Amino acid sequence: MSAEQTIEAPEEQVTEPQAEVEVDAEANAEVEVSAEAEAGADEDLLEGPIVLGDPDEVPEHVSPLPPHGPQGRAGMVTIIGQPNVGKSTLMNALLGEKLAITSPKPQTTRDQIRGIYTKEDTQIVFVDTPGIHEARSPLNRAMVGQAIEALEQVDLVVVVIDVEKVRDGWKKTGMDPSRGVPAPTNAEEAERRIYRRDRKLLRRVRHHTDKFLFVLNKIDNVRKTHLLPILATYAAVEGCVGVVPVSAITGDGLDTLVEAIAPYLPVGPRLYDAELLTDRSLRFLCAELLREQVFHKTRQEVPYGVAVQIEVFEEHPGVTHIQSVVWVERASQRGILLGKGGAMMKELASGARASMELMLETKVFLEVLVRVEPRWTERLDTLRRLGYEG
Ligand SMILES: Nc1nc2c(ncn2[C@@H]2O[C@H](COP(=O)(O)OP(=O)(O)OP(=O)(O)O)[C@@H](O)[C@H]2O)c(=O)[nH]1
Ligand SMILES: [Mg+2]
Repeated sequence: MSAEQTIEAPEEQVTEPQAEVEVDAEANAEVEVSAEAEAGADEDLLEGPIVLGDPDEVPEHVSPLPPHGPQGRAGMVTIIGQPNVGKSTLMNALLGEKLAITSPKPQTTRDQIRGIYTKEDTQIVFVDTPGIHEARSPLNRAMVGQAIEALEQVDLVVVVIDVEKVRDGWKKTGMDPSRGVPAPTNAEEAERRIYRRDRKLLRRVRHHTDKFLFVLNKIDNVRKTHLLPILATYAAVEGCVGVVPVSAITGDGLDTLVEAIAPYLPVGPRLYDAELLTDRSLRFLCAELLREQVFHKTRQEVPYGVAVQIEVFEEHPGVTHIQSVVWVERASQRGILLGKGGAMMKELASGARASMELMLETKVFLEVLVRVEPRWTERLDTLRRLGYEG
C-alpha cells in the first residue's frame, strides 16, 4: 500500500481559510522581502568573512588549544535569535547535514535540536532553538520557553541576526548605511541602534551569560558597504565577544565562525561520539520532515495548527515503514491538508517521503492519517502528549 492509497477523501469542499492568522503579527512581519535587497543582490557583495572583536582576547578560564593533544575542546553552543533569521539553516550548514527543518515562514522550529559538529580536536554541540517572539498561545509560550531554557549552562551563546532586516530597519529610521554611518562612540549608542526586539532578546541572554557572539546572517543579500557600519555597531554592544558575518545559504564565513567559537569551549574530552550527529531520534526527525512539507505547502494559519506524530517506525531490509498522524485543530484544516480528491495530501506525503528517503538512505513506505484534536495548541495536556512541553 502506498502513501497515496491511505489518504482519505476530504469530507467537505476545500476552501482557503478566511480565519485570521493565529501566529504573532510581529513574527509574521519578519517575513517581508525587501525588493531593493533582491535588486542589488549581485552587486558589490562581501567577498570574504570578517571577524570583529579581538582574536587574541581568549577568555581567562581557557588555556590555549593544544595543536594535536589527546584532549581537544568540546562544549555546548546555543543558537538563538528572532524567528526566521536562519538559525536552523545555519546549524544545518555548519554540520553539512539537514537536521533541523527550515522554511520561509516564521516559527518553524518548535523544539531544541542538538547538532553535533566534530572535527579533529574540536567538538561543538550546537543547540538550535525556536525563534524568540511575543508568545501568546500556550504552544508559542512553550516554544519560547524551550529557547530560553537552552541558554542555561552553555559555553557560548550565538545570537543570529538577519542583516538584511537590520539594513532595512536602519533605512526606515533615516540611518542609511549606503550614505555612511559613523561607528558608535560607546556601547549605549550601539545598543540603541540595534533592533528593538533584539534588545529585548539580549536582556534575556544577559540574564544567563555576560558574553555572546553575534552572527550576522544572510550577507549574500547585503552589499559590503552596507554591512560594514552594521558590523561596527554590533561589535560595540556590551557583552559581544565577536561578530561573524555569514551566509548560511552560500556557506560564506562558516569556517571563520567555527574558529571564533572554539576558544570559548573548555578543554576536555568529547561530549558525544565523533560519529553522532544529533541527540534526536530518526522517528522525531521524520516527523519534522513531514511538518516541514506542511510549512512549505500550506498557508496562513494551517501550518501553525499542525503537529505530527510517528506511530510506527519499522526498519526492514531495504525499506523503512512509517505510519504517521498529522494532528490539526479544526475539520476545515483537515480538509485543506487533504485537498481536492486528496491532491494536497499526495503532494505532502510524496515530498516528505522523498526527504525521509534522502535522510535514511533507504526506501520509505509512508502512511499518513489526518486527525482533528480541537484546540490542541491551547491545552497543556495535548501539548504534552504531542511532545511540546510547557
Ligand atoms: N538569502 C539567505 N536566506 C537565508 C539564509 N539563511 C537562511 N535563509 C532563509 O531564511 C528563511 C528562514 O530560515 P530558517 O533556518 O528556517 O530560520 P529560523 O531562524 O530557524 O526560523 P524559526 O525556526 O522560525 O525561528 C528560509 O527561507 C531560509 O532559506 C542566508 O544566509 N541567506
Ligand atoms: Mg528554525
